[in-house]
Amino acid sequence: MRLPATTLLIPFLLRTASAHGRITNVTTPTGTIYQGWDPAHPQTQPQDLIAWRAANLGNIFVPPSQFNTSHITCHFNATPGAVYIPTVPGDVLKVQWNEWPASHKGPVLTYLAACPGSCAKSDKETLAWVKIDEVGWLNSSGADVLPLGGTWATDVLRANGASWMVKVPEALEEGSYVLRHEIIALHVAEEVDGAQAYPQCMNLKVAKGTGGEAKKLEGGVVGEKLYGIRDKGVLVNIHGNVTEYEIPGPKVWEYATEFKQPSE
Ligand SMILES: *[C@@H]1O[C@H](CO)[C@@H](O)[C@H](O)[C@H]1NC(C)=O
Ligand SMILES: *[C@@H]1O[C@H](CO)[C@@H](O)[C@H](O)[C@H]1NC(C)=O
Ligand SMILES: *[C@@H]1O[C@H](CO)[C@@H](O)[C@H](O)[C@H]1NC(C)=O
Ligand SMILES: *[C@@H]1O[C@H](CO)[C@@H](O)[C@H](O)[C@H]1NC(C)=O
Ligand SMILES: [Cu+2]
Repeated sequence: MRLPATTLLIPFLLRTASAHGRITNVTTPTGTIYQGWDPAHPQTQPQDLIAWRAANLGNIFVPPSQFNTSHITCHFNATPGAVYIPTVPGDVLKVQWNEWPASHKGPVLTYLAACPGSCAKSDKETLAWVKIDEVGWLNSSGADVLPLGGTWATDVLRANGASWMVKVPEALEEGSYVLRHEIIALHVAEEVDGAQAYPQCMNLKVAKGTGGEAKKLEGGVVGEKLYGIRDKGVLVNIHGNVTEYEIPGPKVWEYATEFKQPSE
């Protein structure tokens, strides 16, 4: 199908879209709800958040020109959450975003990093991230609907009320971990430094599992080594007939548990 000439204007128009995102809360399988970090109300938030604090007022993004800094780890000037979500391997957490605009198509990624001691005292410069889940481009459904590009992980997230289910790997060794959940919006990613990363971090304590042999989380990379400004999945044009997409970052952990989102 031929694209209308006005397609050329779309990236420009989308750039002005100002809706952005953050995680507002996380629900455990037993229904306990933990609040996320709200950058708009730093004074009135409880001290004992599971979420990492950051300088992300306006629910802004981290641009690719910052991918080589620790700002990409858990957002700008992040500091650790004071408490954690108690979990067991196999738990599925519902991670709720405040909203997600349709135009902001792109992958949804989740990582874990093991804390040497308490995650509340962890150092974002040395946390080694292991990817446990990734969904990128899915298919061409809706490729003729603005902003084109077909169906992405973010469309699944939107279909689920701006939420994503995150499964704690069944094989994960007990311990303290930082969970890093992220959306990368690609609506202006055809320009160098145009992609938008929205990383959000929270602390977990994973109890001993009841299944088979527990695996140590190994082979992680520090935040500033996750992505490059010119990675195939970062500097990419998604306005048109997308037929494939290479999700940026390291390979998914070999012991991660496959998990499909509702309606994926
Ligand atoms: C998109 O590209 C594929 C593979 O090249 C082709 O089969 C399909 O017809 C194209 N669709 C549109 C809408 O251009
Ligand atoms: C990070 O990347 C940006 C843009 O590519 C570059 O200007 C900057 O010098 C880099 N910073 C470091 C610390 O390498
Ligand atoms: C969780 O976040 C959603 C989306 O922002 C909000 O609608 C809901 O009220 C929140 N729930 C709690 C218990 O904070
Ligand atoms: C495209 O992916 C979405 C989300 O997974 C799914 O609901 C839809 O049925 C898929 N369309 C096709 C043609 O496979
Ligand atoms: Cu935005």
